[in-house]
Amino acid sequence: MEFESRFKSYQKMVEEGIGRFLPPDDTYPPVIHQAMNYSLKAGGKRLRPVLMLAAGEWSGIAPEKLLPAAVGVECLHTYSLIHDDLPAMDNDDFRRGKPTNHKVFGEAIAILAGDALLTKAFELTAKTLEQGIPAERVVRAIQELAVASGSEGLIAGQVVDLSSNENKKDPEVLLYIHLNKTARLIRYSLIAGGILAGATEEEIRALDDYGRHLGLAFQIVDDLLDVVGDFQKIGKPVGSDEKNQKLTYVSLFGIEETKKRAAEEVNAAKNVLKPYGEKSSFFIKLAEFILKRES
Ligand code: GRG
Repeated sequence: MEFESRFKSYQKMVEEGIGRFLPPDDTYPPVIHQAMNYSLKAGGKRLRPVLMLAAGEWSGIAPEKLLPAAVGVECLHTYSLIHDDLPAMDNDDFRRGKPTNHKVFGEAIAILAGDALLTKAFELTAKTLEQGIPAERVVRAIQELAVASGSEGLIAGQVVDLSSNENKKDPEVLLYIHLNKTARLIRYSLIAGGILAGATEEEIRALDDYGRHLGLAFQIVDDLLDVVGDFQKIGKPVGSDEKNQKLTYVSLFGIEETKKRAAEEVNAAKNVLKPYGEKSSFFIKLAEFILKRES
């Protein structure tokens, strides 16, 4: 199957899985389920669950078997977006083209919807047991999810991101933020696909390595897209708006150097999985696509 149709078919599975595994809006107490479903169903590329399903297939298992865990990682990602948008953090009004969760449901419910999506992620990862996945693999995936999303993973990235722009002018600090805020969950998605499918340790390491490079490329391109967004919104590049001061790869290194770094990470990602031959073609195309993406 061509790259695009395969990506779309994974996305379709994820949409169907979200409908099947999440409590419907009218489940008591309805407001929390409405808030969870509101953000989950607000769109989004579904990159992380797609990566998990593809890594499972790369490791020899039918994607349907991993669907609960794949929906789980999308739940966890959505929780991080809802909490990141809160007034105490980024204080954003829009996400995925719609008003943010707290704008619609209020802060208390938005916090709780995030909490509920975080815990749902673990429930759904454990649910792969019902698909016949051996318990040792399931427990390992759950542990990886906990570490990736905890105080030495996603949350560490967010905490350091809350520090001053002065601190973030250090390229090592910026790299730490990117590795934890962005690459961590992308890496988790890939290795969990491998772990749950019974991949060898060498294959799991390769998926992890690919994820690290892909995650960095994804974040660098995100910073570039922000510049385009800022040009469209305020007619100036990122960081030049007084109210919207934020330190990114682009403001630190400039557009040309940033583009070069993104291309280097994409090449590095491709080189990790090329030795595995034809079965890696989806991941090679995906890495190339990341460089060209527009949203
Ligand atoms: C634990 C509160 C908390 C935060 C953790 C993940 C995170 C840190 C914050 C979310 C905000 C953010 C900009 C993170 C960087 C990663 C990133 C580029 C997220 C956006 O992911 P996409 O582009 O979004 O895959 P869609 O909407 O397509 O799913």
